[in-house]
Amino acid sequence: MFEEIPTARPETPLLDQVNAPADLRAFKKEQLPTLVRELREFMLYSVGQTGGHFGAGLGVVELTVALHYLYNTPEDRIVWDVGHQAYPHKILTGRREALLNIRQENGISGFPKRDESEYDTFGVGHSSTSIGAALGMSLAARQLKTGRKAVAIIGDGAMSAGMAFEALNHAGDVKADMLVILNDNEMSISKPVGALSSYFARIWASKTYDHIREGGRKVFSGLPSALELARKAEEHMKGMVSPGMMFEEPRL
Ligand SMILES: Cc1ncc(C[n+]2csc(CCOP(=O)(O)OP(=O)(O)O)c2C)c(N)n1
Repeated sequence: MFEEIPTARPETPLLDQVNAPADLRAFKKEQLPTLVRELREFMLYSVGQTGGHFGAGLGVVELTVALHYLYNTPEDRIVWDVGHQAYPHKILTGRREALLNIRQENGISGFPKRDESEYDTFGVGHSSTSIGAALGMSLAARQLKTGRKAVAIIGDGAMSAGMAFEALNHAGDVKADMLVILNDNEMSISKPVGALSSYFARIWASKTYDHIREGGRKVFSGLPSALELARKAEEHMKGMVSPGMMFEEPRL
């Protein structure tokens, strides 16, 4: 969907109240769709003024709101891979007005930067480092018993690098308590190519898997314990009927 770029600053009454994610967490869940809309409009307006990365950030507006709503940031750690999609994150973490100077002289950086904000957990620019970084944070939290959580968000393009797989391999081995979100939007700097990208397409296109899943959901709805059992069975079945094994099985 093509979104129009507003030339005048849009009214964003809800977003204007968010100077830190704690303000966002005080909202009711029902308010979040409005906030998402305002955030998207403000970002479009702002990037329209300054130029900068656009599409990747627009694709994670909902995700960014959800992560800051559910996790206790900055105590919990969010690690954006590459970091070009972190504009919504910057807006929600005290840099709404500063976004109007992004990538300008004396303005804020176009990427997460640790000395710019305590919410920027890892200085990025290069791709495929997020899983390793979040893994380090998760292991440090385990060692120090802080209970701090770590989340890595990585795109399908960045996921094709060896460094990302090394980190997954390591995380599975040490049974790290961390979340890795694969943001498969079928777009890298241009259309992704390669075996991994067609593998992702096959995972999502598995009709057999979707069919079984929907059928099971209908049968078991209303029976919470049966639903839980079905969920576990589903995970195993998914591995058998769809090519998702590579990411499901190294799990803890
Ligand atoms: C090591 C490295 N190689 C190349 C780039 C250039 N680069 C910037 S963004 C990007 C594509 C990222 O695509 P994807 O991971 O799918 O994330 P999305 O843009 O879809 O969020 C690339 C290759 C980079 N930042 N780092």
